[in-house]
Amino acid sequence: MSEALLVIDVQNDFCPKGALAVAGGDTIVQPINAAMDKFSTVVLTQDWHPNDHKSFASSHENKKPFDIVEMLYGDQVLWPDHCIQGSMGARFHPDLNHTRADVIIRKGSNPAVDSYSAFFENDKVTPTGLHGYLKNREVTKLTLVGLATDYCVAFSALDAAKLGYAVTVRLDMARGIDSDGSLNAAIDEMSKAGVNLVNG
Ligand code: VGL
Ligand code: ZN
Repeated sequence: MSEALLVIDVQNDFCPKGALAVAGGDTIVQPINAAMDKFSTVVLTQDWHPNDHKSFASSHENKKPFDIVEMLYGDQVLWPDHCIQGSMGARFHPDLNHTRADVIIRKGSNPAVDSYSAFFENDKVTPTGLHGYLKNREVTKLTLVGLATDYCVAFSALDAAKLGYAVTVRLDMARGIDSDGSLNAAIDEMSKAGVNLVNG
C-alpha cells in the first residue's frame, strides 16, 4: 500500500499570462514542490493537444471560447487554443520540480476527444494507462493538486474515486477556472462522490 501525489496540469498555459490562465495558478507551485517530499510516488499530468484539437473554439466555425457544443460524447466547452504539443504553453511551469516525477501522463492527444481526467478521456472509456501504472505499484491512496480544480482536477478525482482509490484533493494547492459556477458544482460533485476535500 502506498500513496501517490497527482500533480494535474501545472503548465504555463494555465498560469497567469497563459492562453487559458487560471487566477493564482502560479501561486501553488512552491507548495506543490514542498508536498512532493511526503509521497513515495509522484505523477505529473500534462494537457497535450494537437493544434487542430476539437476542444478549441478555433476548430469550429462561428464559435468563441467558452461556448458549448455537442460532441459525440456529450457537451464540450470550447477553449482558447492551449497546451499545444511541444509549445512553451504546454511546458510545465518553470519552477515546478518536474525532475521529481516518477511518471508523466500526457492526455488530450486525440484531436476528436477532450481529456480532462488523468484516467480516462472524456468518452469515459479510453484509458490513459495511469490506473494500470498505479495498480502495478500498489498505490491505493491519492492526493490531487493542480489546475484546474473544476475541470482536470475534478474529473481526475471523480474517476479515481470510482476506481476505488481513497482520494484527497488539496484545495489550497489547486485553483479553478470557474466558468458559469463550475467551481462550486465541481466541489459539490466531488464531495458527494466521497472525495476528501481539504484546505491544508
Ligand atoms: C483543462 C480545460 C481544458 C484543465 C484542460 O487542465 O483543467 N481545462 N483543458
Ligand atoms: Zn485542454
